Amino acid sequence: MPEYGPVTVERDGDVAVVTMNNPPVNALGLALRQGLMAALDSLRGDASVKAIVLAGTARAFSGGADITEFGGAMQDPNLRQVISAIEDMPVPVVAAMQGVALGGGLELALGCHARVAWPTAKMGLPEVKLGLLPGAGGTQRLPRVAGVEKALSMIVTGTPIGAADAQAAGVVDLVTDGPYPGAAVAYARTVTDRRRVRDREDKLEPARTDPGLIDRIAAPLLKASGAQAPRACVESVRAAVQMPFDEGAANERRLFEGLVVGDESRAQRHAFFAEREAQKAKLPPGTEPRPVQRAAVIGAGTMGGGIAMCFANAGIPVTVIETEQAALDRGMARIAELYATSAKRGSITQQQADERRGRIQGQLGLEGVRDADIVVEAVFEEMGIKKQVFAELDRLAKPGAVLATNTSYLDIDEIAAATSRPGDVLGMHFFSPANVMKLLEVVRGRNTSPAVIATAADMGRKLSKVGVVVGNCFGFVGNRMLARRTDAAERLLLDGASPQEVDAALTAFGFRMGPFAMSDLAGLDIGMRIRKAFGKRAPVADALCDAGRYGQKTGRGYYLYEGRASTPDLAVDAIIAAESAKLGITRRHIGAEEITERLIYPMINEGARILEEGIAERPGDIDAIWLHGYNWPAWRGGPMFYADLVGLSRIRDRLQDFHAATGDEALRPAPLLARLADAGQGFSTPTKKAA
Ligand code: 3H9
Repeated sequence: MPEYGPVTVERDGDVAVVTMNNPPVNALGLALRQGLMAALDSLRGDASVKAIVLAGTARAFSGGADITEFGGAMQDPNLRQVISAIEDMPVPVVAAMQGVALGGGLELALGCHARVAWPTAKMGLPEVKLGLLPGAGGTQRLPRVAGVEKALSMIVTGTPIGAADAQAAGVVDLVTDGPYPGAAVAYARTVTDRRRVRDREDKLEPARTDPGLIDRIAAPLLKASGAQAPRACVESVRAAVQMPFDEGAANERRLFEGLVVGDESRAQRHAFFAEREAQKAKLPPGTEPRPVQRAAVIGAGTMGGGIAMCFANAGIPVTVIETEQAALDRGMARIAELYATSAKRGSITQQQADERRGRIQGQLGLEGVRDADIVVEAVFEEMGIKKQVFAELDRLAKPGAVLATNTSYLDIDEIAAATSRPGDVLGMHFFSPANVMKLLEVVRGRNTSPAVIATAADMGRKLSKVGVVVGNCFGFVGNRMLARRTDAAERLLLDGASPQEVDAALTAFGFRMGPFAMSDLAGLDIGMRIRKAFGKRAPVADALCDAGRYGQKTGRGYYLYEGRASTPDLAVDAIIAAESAKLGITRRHIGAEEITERLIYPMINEGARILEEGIAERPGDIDAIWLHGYNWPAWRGGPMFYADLVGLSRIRDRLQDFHAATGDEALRPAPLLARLADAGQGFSTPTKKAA
């Protein structure tokens, strides 16, 4: 069997099967591109070959271009040349897609003369999530097979589609669950049409005759993001409609080459690798997770219910435990309602909804933990209550069970000390809504055993979370940094900014919501309770609470609400002005740039302390936490990546200004930040792979 690096060529009668085998995901790096070219060359003059099947592995037809190559000069043959070579083969080439066909992988398939997919296949052009657009003809060929509307939605959102959807859209010609790749070989024998996708024009017609169509389709897709890449995607699809193929393709290449060297794409490539790196906990070699067959969640509130759903969704039976029947009934009813809504919306089938709901069982009393291999406590955030619960768990849970608390800021070691088995105790900090948000902070206590950390991290993967191991301190990584932003936001109000100016600065930065809109959504009473517990004050927030303004739930907070729609409120301006006056502050206008710096730089400073203390292992871990738990805009790469882009000396200087103006020690540049700034360095040259 001829081999060309990671590519093999086998014969099945008059059909040649070219198989890509470049684990783990058949990324189209140089060796694979060279292998494909060599395989095609070997077949071009062979008159006994009547058709070619291009195949991958069960996991991946191909996960696309090798992202690690993007930093440097791309060597020939490039992917466009490989695709052209396929298009110009003298016999039909059929793509056989199992697993993923993403980005350059799907572009490769679109260079083939026909496409066969297996039911598990996932196809998409996710380049936009890397701050790019498809650069090997995807924006030109996909609209030619799927039409402009479907192509725009796939390219601008980057969301992959399944095999059935792809067939309905015209992306694949056949879906089969026959033998792989035999069913594609049989199909290849029937293909007589060698027409290239690039020569098809009929599906472009609707957009050609209706010049407003593209903008109408694109407008809702672009609404959510301030990033450049989605806009470039739209422009490139527009070019597919308006220009001949070669010009459209050249335009696509120009746009791609502009984006790939820009900060946004660097940020998103960093985010891609940081997310994966962050999930590799540093544990002693040979540490194995403990087996988990059954889970228990204590507390049927919003958090507990959401966590239980995570287990159920991953196929793990779970008992939800409450102390009172009414609370249990309410919690179970909310879970049932959430599943019913998902089924109604079509995000899962009714059968899936029933199966998932069926894995959750409610029970009164902590005896319900006896069978569980992992217990997650999600009761009220009060140390006394947590300790009582853990003392009981110690008595009731089976030996070896992992005992996790979902606390968002309390001391894990103090909680663990309520048990006789602190090695089994750790934090599993989910984010609200737990069944939606991807972040899981896995908080190791002083005595937590490596196997227990490994079990929680492994559980994170099984629950489809981004599980990041962090150390134990007040607020861990995410909330500890968030506290700095909350303090800064309050101070901005006192100094002269309005809530809407502060929120607008952060949404312009790329967050979906500003701190005050967020606070109104979550409820101002939450922050108030924490401040009370720790003897802290926040003059404006406290005054709003005193006036009964708890946010959306009371119809008034930092804003006035009519349903979910908010308007600024003069009464709030008056409260703020009064609090400023009490403190003798002369209010002034504060511009958007200063607002952004005052909100973000103190967080970065706290991130530096967190790194120095070893609470987070890598700057990328902090980035992954902010990207997946706090909606940090992906195209800004995370706070520590952003800091490196801004330059640490700028951040140090501004922090010095803030410290001098307020005397707040938290704003004094952290030693690590100051040291790196002095040395002209950043926290990290972004993950080596993404550089
Ligand atoms: C593109 O195609 C541009 C073209 O339009 C134009 C070119 C001119 N490259 O995620 P996993 C690694 S842009 C390099 O844990 P899963 C990944 O880092 C590309 N490496 O597995 C990890 O390494 P490690 C468009 C890649 O099963 C390992 O593979 N394509 C690539 O959960 C396993 O990955 C995309 O954006 C790559 N393309 O998910 C797809 N892909 O073990 C990006 C993966 O050292 N990839 N790796 O940590 C994905 O979305 C997921 O990885 C995938 C598998 C769904 C494929």
